[in-house]
Amino acid sequence: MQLLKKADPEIYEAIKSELGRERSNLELIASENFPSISVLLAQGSLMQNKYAEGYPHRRYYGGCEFMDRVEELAIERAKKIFSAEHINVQPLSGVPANMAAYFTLANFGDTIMGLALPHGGHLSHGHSVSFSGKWFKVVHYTVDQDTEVINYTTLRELALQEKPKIIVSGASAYPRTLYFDKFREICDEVGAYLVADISHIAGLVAAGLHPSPIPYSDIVTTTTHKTLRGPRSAIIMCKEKWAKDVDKWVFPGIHGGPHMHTIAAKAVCFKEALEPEFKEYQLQVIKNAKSMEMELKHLNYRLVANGTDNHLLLVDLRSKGVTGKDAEESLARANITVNRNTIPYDPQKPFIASGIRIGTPALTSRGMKEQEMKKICTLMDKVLTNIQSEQIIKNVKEEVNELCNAFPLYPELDNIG
Ligand code: DSN
Repeated sequence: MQLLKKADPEIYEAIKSELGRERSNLELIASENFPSISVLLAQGSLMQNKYAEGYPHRRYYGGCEFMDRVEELAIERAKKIFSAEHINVQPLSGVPANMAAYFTLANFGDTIMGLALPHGGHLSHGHSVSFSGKWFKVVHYTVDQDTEVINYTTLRELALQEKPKIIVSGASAYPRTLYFDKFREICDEVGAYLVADISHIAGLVAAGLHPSPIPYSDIVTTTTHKTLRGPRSAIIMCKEKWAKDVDKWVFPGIHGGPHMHTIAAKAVCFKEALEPEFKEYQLQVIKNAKSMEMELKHLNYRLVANGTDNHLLLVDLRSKGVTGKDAEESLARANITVNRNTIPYDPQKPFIASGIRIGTPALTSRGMKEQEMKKICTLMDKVLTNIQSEQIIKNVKEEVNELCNAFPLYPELDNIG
């Protein structure tokens, strides 16, 4: 870092400041995490120098022997974790991974069915602003208005009516278990393919704490940086019969040179995920989310779907007279980072939203446990019930600071400078 400081002080300062921000804030964004230093080192390594178009032992460039080694290790380790028949570790990110999955199984204009974004889905599951909504005919399923969970009976009825080519099972703001076996039954009945996007829950699936979609899905996609705690990237897993087409869509269909430094970092993340400590970490992620559920209920917050089975919670703030936007902004002033989020059947526009989404993966990586989660809920409540009071927010920020100092983040980076 001292070399960077000398060469480019402005970028050095920005990186140092981001380290300071990450250390001094309570990170509750459900899709973020703090990977290990080893993951960061691999990601920032000279493996990024190499062009390696193609796949191991079938490259279009010379000098790829170490690229082959790294990519093979990443695949081997990912297979041990997920037991998939075929794995492609090259996708650059979650959306291109979903793109490759859809292009493998469907043609332009075919119908795909995904969970609506305001009900917890993702842009790439068919939203009109995404390639998925522009290039396919989209039918969205929703959560049930009363229970706020997926109703598999109405999903089946919709699928029977619309006869989609693909049903996408997956979410970015859904606090309850996804039943991939039920999705499969519906797909079989209507002749659809099943794509599972497990980006949010991949770490829980890897640890055996959420049902795995692998036995039931044609193709499974996941990002690697959320609960899985790896580098910012993605992988695709599929049945052997789709392997060739998936590989062709990933390269050369969607990208050119794979990001070999990121593939090296994914391999490191997968090695970590095979260690017993990883399961303990994921168990704690769930325990921490449960502890927040209990405390928030105790403080009279309404939780979407009445709670959580996984790493995240959606809090409906309407009864507190605060919008999601105001909550996000006032919590940020106290160094508590969350994102505003629509709740199902939200009367507010997405930019304002009636709720916030909170997740436990990042703070669990810092070592925080149930007791700290409880404390964080009371701190959040102090802010949310006093959003006009700068003094109260300032007091909360001091308490946040104490808590952050008690759980140091990346102490190794002090030696790097
Ligand atoms: N932006 C991610 C999330 O926050 O869930 C999804 O891509």
